[in-house]
Amino acid sequence: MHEYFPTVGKLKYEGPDSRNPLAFKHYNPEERVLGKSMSEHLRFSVCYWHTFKGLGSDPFGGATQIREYERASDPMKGAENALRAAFEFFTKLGVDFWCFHDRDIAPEGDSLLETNQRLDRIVDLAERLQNDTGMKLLWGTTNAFSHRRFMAGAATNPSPAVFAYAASQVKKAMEVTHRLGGAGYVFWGGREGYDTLLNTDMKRELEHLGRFLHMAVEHRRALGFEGALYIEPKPKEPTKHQYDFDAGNCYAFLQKFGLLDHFKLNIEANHATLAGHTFQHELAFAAANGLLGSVDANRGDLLLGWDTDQFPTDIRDATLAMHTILQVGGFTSGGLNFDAKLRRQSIDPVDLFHAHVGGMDTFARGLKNAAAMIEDGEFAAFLGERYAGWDGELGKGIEAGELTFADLEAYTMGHGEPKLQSGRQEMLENLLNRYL
Ligand code: XUL
Ligand code: CO
Repeated sequence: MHEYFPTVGKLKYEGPDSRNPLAFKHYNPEERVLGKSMSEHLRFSVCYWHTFKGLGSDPFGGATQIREYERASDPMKGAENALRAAFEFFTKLGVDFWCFHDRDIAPEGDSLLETNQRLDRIVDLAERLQNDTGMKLLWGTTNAFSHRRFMAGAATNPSPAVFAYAASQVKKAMEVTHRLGGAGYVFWGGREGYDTLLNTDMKRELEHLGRFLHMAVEHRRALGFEGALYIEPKPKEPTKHQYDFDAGNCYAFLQKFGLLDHFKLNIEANHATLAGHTFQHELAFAAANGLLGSVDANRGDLLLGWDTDQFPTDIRDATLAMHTILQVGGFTSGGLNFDAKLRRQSIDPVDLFHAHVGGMDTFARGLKNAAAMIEDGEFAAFLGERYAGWDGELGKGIEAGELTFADLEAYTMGHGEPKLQSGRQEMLENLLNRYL
């Protein structure tokens, strides 16, 4: 069979002392951490769009990364070749999952019917390749933002005909996700937002988005699709203001439209920082509200104000993220999807391997560090002490809703000035460094 990455064989774990750049130093899929294997904890996924379709272009110039599978003269042949190259890559890298948008894997035709037929043809091949390799689909999604028809949004478009087009597309994408056994389905609001309020009826657009997602929930039920539905928050880009701004904003939206039981969140690191939060903040907010579903693992550049989608390399960030994820019991349907792309100058196919090896080793270290933090129990003990008052008579009474303002006034009159304790931030930061 033709090889698209002939210079790379199946990557192996060689341990922390290895100097081989194409070996894992920390990700050892079978190694047990807190009662589960590393691969079960981390559920790594490769994204199709950046890895196989993003070719290094930016707003100032076209592709720099020349890929053999892109050279086919017929677009459907090119799509098949790309899919074969992708499965070779997944297998050599040793991930268990992949993710795609409908339009990443099959090009649009001249009509929706032809587009759907093309998608079915590629999904036939994807199904065969999944069966041959044991690869699984973490989630599928719809690209309802690249085509010019979606320039003013999909579900929040001023035209109901565009809303209907987007609905038809999500219907089909959910069906193929179901067919491929997807563990989830993502809604990222590509152009669901606005560039100026001068031409936007925000109230109406938000109501349309709520309606759209209810229709998606209904279609999931009709299909018998048991995968999770996720919303992926992002504050800006491509629109100036995206409606799914951050986890807090999505929580309020889901609550208002009665959708909380049906959706979880797919938290992306670079989207968190664009919203002015840390990655861990978004994970912690989602976790605190029962919404932590899946993760798009990447990073931004703090000096650049856009979504640079770089591969994650920061061990401190990965440790804090894994600490938050482990504390709510780890992933169920979700996983760590590398929604990340090579830099424009990383032009060789082997750079794709270097990028993913780095990301996987970073999160493997994050997992091991976080597990050690949990096993040692020092952070938990500190929190326990800091909030100990809430386990006493006064705290319990407040939490149980048994006390009034008048009771609390009487307590304060009787006890005087509260005793204060240090937050010990510096000590805790030093303690964290011990694990990195
Ligand atoms: C865009 C982004 C998307 C979603 C899927 O910023 O993150 O690729 O993850 O549509
Ligand atoms: Co993403």
